[in-house]
Amino acid sequence: MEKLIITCAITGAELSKDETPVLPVTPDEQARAARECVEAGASIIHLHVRDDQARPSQELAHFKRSVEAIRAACPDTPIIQFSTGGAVGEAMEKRIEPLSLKPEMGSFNTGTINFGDDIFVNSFPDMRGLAAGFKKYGVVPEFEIYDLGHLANLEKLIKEGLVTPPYHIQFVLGVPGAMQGDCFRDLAPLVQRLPQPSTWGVAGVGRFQLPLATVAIATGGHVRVGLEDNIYFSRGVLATGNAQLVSRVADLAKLYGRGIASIQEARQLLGL
Ligand code: KMH
Ligand code: ZN
Repeated sequence: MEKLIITCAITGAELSKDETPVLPVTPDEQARAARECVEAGASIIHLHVRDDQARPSQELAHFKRSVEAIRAACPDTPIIQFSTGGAVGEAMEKRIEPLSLKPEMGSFNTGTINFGDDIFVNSFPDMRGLAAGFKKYGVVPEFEIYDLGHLANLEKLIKEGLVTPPYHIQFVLGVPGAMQGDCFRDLAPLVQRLPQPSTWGVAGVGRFQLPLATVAIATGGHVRVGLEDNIYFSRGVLATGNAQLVSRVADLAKLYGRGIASIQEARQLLGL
């Protein structure tokens, strides 16, 4: 089995310190969180940024200052994956803009879903525009798949020649309004339908994070954890921070005998 790539989604766009006081929202907090996550075994940081009032932002200046802080804090800079999902309701032009800063990776959401009480819109015209942005700036996409139909959407983009292999897929399971996170019922059919050649990982939301991570470790997938997806360490007990969630995955991988990819090894595995 190839080594395990651990991604940490440290901040997200939908949470605030009201839900968990350890959510990193300033560049300094994000830099500290990124360093701790890298020390714990993460090689990719999935990055959302905030403005001075800690509101979700897609402004270039806010991405720049967080990236600079993370670079300064980490002796070995992790792969920084910008979110092009942003916060629910963000305009697609604003979501695409940060790609102009040419991060190593960016997230690419492959379909529309209910997102709690909201709707997270990713129409085909949106996705075509996004694909053009990735191509223009030479950014490697990670396809965020929330539902089985999103794999069909990705296949359509592949057929249209808008995205090229290898495909890096992140199954994001357990969002209220999309596919849930049962390992057999939900994850298995997704893995069976992967486009090739591809790598895959799984991000379980809330209580799904731990079982899905465990299954991915055992079956050759990669893992995303982090406060964006899950603020709890166990039932009713808040995580002390992102690094605690990363450490648990690293511990599980060690127990299982699966090596953990260094940042450089992750770059090689993903062809960055
Ligand atoms: N904030 C969610 C609605 C991504 O980063 O690409 C979307 C999201 C996905 O977080
Ligand atoms: Zn995100």
